[in-house]
Amino acid sequence: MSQMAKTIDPASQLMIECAACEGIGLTWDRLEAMQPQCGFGKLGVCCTTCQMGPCRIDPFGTGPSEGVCGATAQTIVARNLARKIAAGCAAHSDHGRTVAEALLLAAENPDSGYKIKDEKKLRVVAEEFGLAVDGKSVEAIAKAVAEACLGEFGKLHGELVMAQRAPEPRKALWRQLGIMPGAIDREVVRLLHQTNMGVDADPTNLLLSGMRCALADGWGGSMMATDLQDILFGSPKPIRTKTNLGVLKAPKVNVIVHGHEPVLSDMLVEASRDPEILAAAAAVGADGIQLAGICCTGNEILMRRGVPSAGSFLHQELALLTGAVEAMIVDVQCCMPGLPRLADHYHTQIITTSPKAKMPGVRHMQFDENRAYEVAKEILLAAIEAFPKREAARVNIPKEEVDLVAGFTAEYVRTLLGGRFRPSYRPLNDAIISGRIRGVAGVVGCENPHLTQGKSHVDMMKELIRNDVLVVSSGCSALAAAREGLLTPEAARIHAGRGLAEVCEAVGMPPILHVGACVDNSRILIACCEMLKEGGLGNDISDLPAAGAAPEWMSEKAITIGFYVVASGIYTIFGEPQPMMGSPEVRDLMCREFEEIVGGRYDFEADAIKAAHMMIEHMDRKRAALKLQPMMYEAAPKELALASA
Ligand code: SF4
Ligand code: MSK
Repeated sequence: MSQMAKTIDPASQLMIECAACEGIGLTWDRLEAMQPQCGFGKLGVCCTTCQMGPCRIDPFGTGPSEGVCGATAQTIVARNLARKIAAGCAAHSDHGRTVAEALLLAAENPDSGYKIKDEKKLRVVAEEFGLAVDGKSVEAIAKAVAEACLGEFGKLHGELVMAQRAPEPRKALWRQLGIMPGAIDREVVRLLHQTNMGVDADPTNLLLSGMRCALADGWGGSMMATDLQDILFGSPKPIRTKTNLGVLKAPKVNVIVHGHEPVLSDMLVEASRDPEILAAAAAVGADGIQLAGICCTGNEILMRRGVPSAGSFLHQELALLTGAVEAMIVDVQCCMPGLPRLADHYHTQIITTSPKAKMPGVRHMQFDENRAYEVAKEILLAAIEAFPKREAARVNIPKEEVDLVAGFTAEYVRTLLGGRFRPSYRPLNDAIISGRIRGVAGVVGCENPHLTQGKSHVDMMKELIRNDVLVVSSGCSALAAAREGLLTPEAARIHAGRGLAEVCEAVGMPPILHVGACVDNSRILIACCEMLKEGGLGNDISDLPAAGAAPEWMSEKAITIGFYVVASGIYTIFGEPQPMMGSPEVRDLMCREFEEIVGGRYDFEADAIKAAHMMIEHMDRKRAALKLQPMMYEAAPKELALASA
C-alpha cells in the first residue's frame, strides 16, 4: 500500500515514510501482516461464547449452519453485536462516572484542584434532577448533582433522568417498545446476561435490548459525561487553535495527552503553566512546555482551552516518530498497546495513568483525583526529565499545522445564530424551512487503517456542505476535517453551497461545527431536540431532515453510538459494515425493519460520496414529508470547490 493510499494527510505521509526508512513497524504494517483477516469474524458469524465452541457458520451454505448448541447465524450475529454495544456503553458510561466522581470531589474537597466552572449549567442540571437549589451553596448543589448522577448507574427503579430530554413521541415509542433505559449499569449487565450461552436467541429481541443499552449511553452515560465536564471544566465556546503534527515545537518539552478523560488532561493544562514546572523546563534548556492532544482527550482541552491537537487516532504512532515527544500520557480508550515498543526507538516515555489501563513494562503514574494537581505536576516533571535525552539529529517535525475553530455546543448555537440578546434556534429552523439549508448531518467517529486516513470523512463532509447540508462533527472525524482547513469560517465561502455559505458568512461560523469528543455526540441529540422545540420541523427526531454517519469507524463505542442514534430516529450510514453481513436476516432488520420500528435505520456504504448522496436523498424525503420549501440554490459546482481548495 502506498503512503498516499494510507492517508491523505501530508504530515502523516512524511512520518510513515520516515518509519519505513528507520525500519519501524506501524499499524499499517501490522494490518498487512494480518492478511487475510478472518472472514468469519468480519461477517460476525464466529461465536466464542462458550467452551463447546468456538463455532463458525459457513456463510456460503456449504458448511455448518448451526453452532454446537444449535445457534444459527442470526442469533450469533445479533448476540455478538449486542455484546459490542454493551462494551461501548460501558466505556462511555464509565467515563461519565469518573467525571461525576470528580464533581463530587470538587464539591467536597476544595484542595482537590477541581472547581465548578459553569454554575449556570450546574443549576439547570440540578433542577432537571428535581434538586433544591434556592439558598444552597454552589458546592452543595454540585454535591447533590454528582450524587444524583452517580445514582443513575445503579438506581433500583425508574427511567434515566437525562433521557427525559427526548421529545414526548420518542419517549412514548421507547416505552411502548420496552427500550426506555433505566439504571446504566443494569442495562449493561442485562445485555451481557441476555447474550450468555443459552439465553436469548431472537435477533430482534437481542437488538432491541441492544438499543436500550445504547440509549443508556447516548441519553445517559455520554450525556452525563458531556454535561458534568461542562460544569466542571467550563462549557466550550468557539475558540481558534491549530491541529496536526506541526503543533509540536522542537525547542519545547513536548507532552502529548492521549485518551478520553479530561479529569487528567485539563489538570495537565493547568499544571503546564505552573512557575515551578516552567522553571524545571528552563533548567534542562527547554523553552517551556508544549502540550498537545491526540484523540478525544485532546478534543476536550482543544474545545475548552484552545490546546492544539497533534492529531487523531492514526496519528498516535506518527507523533512519536517526530523524535520530539518527551512523554505521551495515556488515560483510557483508543491508546494502542503497541505504543511502548515504538517509543523504545526514541527517548519518549509512555506514561499510563489509569488503574484500568496499564501496559506491560510501562511507567505507571496513577492519577489520583484527590491530589490531581500534584500528580499532574509529577507527570510533567517526568516528561521534563526526558528532554535532555532527546537526539537532536532525529528530530523531524512536519511543518503542517492548520487553523481551526472548535467549541460549538447545543447551547452556544442558540447565541451564535440568534445573537446575544435573542438566543434561539429560530434562524436555523427558518434557514432549513426556507430551503437555504437542506438539513443537518452528524459526521463522526474514528479512523481505520483499512481505509485511507481521513479521506472518507473529508470527501463526505465536502460533498454534504457543497449541497447545503450543515455538518456537525466530533472525535477523530472533526480532526480530519480540521486538517483540511474545513473548520474555519473562511471554508464556507470556498466549499459550501450558496445557501449554507450565506448563513455561515452572516454569523461567521464554519460550515462544519466541531462539537467535541465522542461522548459529545450527545450534544447532537440535544441540538435535534432544540430544533424540534423551536417548531416547524415536525414532532419527533425521526421527522427532521437529519442523518448521521461514521465513515471510518473502528471502535465498539462507534457501534453503540450508531445504535443510539438509530434508536433516536436518525438514518445512519457506516462506511465498513458492522460485523453482521453473515446474517441476511440481521442485515435486513438493521437496514430496513428498524425504520418501521424506531423511525431510524442503518445503511452501510464505503463510497463516501455515494453515502453523502444517500444522506441527502434521505433529507430530501424528510423535507418533502414536512412540506418544506424547495431548496433555494443548486449545489455549488464541484470544480469550484476543488479548484479553490
Ligand atoms: Fe458454539 Fe453455541 Fe457455544 Fe456459541 S454458544 S460457542 S454457537 S456452542
Ligand atoms: S478517539 S473512539 S478513534 S473517534 Fe474518541 Fe477517535 Fe473513535 Fe477513539
